[in-house]
Amino acid sequence: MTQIKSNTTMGAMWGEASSRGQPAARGSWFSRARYAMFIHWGLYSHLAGVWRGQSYFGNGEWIRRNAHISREDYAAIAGEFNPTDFSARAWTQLALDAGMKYIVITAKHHDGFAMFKSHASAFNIVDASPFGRDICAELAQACRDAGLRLGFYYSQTQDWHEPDAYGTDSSKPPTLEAFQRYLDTKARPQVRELLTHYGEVALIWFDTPGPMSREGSQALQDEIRALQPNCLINSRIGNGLGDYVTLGDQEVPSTGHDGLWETVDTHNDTWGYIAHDTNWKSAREIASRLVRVVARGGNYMLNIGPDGLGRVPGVSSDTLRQVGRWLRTHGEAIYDTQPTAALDLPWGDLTRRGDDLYLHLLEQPREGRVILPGRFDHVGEAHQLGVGPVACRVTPQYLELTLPRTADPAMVPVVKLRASMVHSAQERMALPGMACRLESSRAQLVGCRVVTRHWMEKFGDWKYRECIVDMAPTSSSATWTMTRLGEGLCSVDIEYSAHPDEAGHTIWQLDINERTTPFPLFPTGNYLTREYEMGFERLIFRSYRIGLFHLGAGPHQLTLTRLTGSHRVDLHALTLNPVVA
Ligand code: JFZ
Repeated sequence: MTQIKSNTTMGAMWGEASSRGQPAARGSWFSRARYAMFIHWGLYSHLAGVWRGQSYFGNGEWIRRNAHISREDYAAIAGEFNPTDFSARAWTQLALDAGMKYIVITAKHHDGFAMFKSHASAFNIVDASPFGRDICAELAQACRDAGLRLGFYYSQTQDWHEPDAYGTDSSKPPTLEAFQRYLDTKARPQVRELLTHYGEVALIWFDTPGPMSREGSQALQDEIRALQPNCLINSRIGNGLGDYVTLGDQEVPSTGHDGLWETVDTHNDTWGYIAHDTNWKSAREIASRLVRVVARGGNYMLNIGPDGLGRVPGVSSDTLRQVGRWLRTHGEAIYDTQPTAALDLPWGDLTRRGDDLYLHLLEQPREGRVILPGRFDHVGEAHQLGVGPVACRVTPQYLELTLPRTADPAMVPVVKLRASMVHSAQERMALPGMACRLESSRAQLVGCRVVTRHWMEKFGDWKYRECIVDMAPTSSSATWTMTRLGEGLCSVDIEYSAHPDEAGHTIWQLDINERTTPFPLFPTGNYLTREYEMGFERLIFRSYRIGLFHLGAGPHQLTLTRLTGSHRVDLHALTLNPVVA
């Protein structure tokens, strides 16, 4: 089976999340579901991103590590944790209202605190908190009543409460014998408890597999298969096992992956509740990220971070419900759909079910014109979901759709079109008046390659850029082809990140058809940091305007070459932006 490799390896702890799983029947519900709720809830929610008067930023569920809270002080928080506003039914109702089809909750995160009754460790919500209720049991019952599937997140290598586990002090990892003792006395017994006390479990969501041995991952997987053969396992079990790939956090890929895979995403910039993190994604941003993931064949699992009393922040629940209202009229374009080969469209993305194509308009088309490159047979009626009929003109190279003017377009307008795609054009088609983005992953490369650069802004707030790297002077090139459906003036802007260099800048060359334009690229200010006890590089990307170009209708070829310098420059994308004279 094709080994699916995620784009990101994050050093020792995060591990290479890949999976050769072949879930077959066990995973059919997963690919139909497409959209899920992730819930990060634990003792960290009670701290809300603040410790002893100081605010912390990034992943709230890491506050024990980032605020250097002692084991004793953190364990004492359990004695204050009393989420009297918790209601499992309120959460399942929110998931239903949001249009989400399954829920995954943190049963035990890296802090070691179990949100369920456990005989393997008294450090759990029933035995160690005044709340004394098994919220996983209540949520399991509420999910059964609501017709939702339930999965459990379990951190199988990091456990900051247990000296025999990883993560407490990265400078002093446990011995192999100690870690095996942790697996044998806590991790595996707790996974067994989750798979025997809470009814049918849809999936176990492991995390940070880094130090797991192949035998360790295999033993966990064998145990799960023996207890609940239909339970899916994500790739963060480690060592290429599992049934589906979990990409890097918050990673929305430009291309799809084979087999089952998911993107997991925060709603603001943290998984666990932080009172001062108000950087919420809007409903349209969430719908757009959902579309982009589903159009590439993945599932999108969006997180909520309830507070220490069990309340879901109002902005979070309101936004999820707004997306849910959109899904009530547009869900047929998301659930149980398949990806198509037509990617990288200037106006948005395409999903398919049989001969029904769904055009998701992430960019508002000028004059309502939408071009779908490719050759199509049996073109039938077209209509905008929730609005009405759409005019459709067929040419041998593309379909042209003209949308009715609507005062208030849906969050993401979707056109449903019955047609069988005979051939999907790979080159980009640029419409006058619309930006045309040439991603690094779509270039023909000579003497260079594409990698995913990733870094953290705030802790755990991961950023990703697919970039062309290793371009050498004169011997490397990156070429894009695109077709303009009308002449026009446009700027060509390059988005890149560059390390400092002694010359102050490097010189590059852009060839558009026969026209050659040299241009400089300056350092963008990347820097190495040792924040969060992790050495990593913080990348800074900027956009640089190479120049203005008048392009006629028809095909064009754009080629980038490097003329000077050898230090690292990461090229993310070229964008042709229309310029209204
Ligand atoms: C992990 C956790 O550390 C975090 O607290 C949260 O639960 C998240 C969903 O999962 O964070 C990761 C794990 C893997 C990657 C990035 C963040 N990765 O491989 O890019």
